[in-house]
Amino acid sequence: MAWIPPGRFAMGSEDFYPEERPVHEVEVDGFWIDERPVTVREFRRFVKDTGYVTVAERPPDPRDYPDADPAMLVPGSLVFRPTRRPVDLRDYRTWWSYVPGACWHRPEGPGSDTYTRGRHPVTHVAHEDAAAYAAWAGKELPNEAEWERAARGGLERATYAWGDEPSLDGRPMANTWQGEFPWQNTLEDGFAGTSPVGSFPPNGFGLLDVCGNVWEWTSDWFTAGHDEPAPSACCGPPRSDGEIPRRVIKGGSHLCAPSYCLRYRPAARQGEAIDTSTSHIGFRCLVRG
Ligand SMILES: [Cu+2]
Repeated sequence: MAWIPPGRFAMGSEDFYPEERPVHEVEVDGFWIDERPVTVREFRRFVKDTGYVTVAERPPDPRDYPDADPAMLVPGSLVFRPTRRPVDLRDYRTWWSYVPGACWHRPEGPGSDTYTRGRHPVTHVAHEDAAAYAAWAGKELPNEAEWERAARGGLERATYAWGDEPSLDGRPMANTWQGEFPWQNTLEDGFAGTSPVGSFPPNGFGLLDVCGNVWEWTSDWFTAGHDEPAPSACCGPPRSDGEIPRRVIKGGSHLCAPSYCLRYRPAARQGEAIDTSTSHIGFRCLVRG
């Protein structure tokens, strides 16, 4: 793990998407954080040790999903599939499929495996799976401010984890999408899907793959902006009108393309439903100092 010293930093960004605003000063205590996202190999050790069954491997309870098509109430997870040609970017269902049987060790569903991907970040983990791993490891999930401070690597107000330019000396600095999403991937960074952790240079705190590769879960509830009050969670998760509550994910993924989603930046954030797992979300853990 890497030690992140206590300090103040400017969290958020005014230059991209509304949910990152406003920029505000945040003070964070020192903490230890994993140098890299949790890998498939590490997750396998956890499962062998505990017999843990991830959310994607359990049959969904129909009471939790009253509007769902019963045929979809089988264990599975969301898998990205490139389209053959340009599509309407407003409809994410054209490139995301709910694949029965997809899970952390079968990332593309039945017939797929992770034999050559032990050093890739684990994917297809819902929020509670990430939290269960962290507890087993004697760690926790970072909150959003901790994650963002760590990802910035000590660079004040920089756009990217490595500075203000999209690349350094023409070198790709993270596993993102080059080409036109979601049909044309020119693979300038060398990878179509996830990549072995550490395939790109570390940031100023020595952290690998903070941006790109996989999104990472945090412990914070999602709000539409930094000045919106977080929903109170003292009586359980904030759940209104049958909606699944969402936590903040950070860092962007191998699917982030500048033309569609420029989110491989420390300030970027999205809300993800806590029961959702996908082929592009993983996590890393933290130990408070
Ligand atoms: Cu993205």
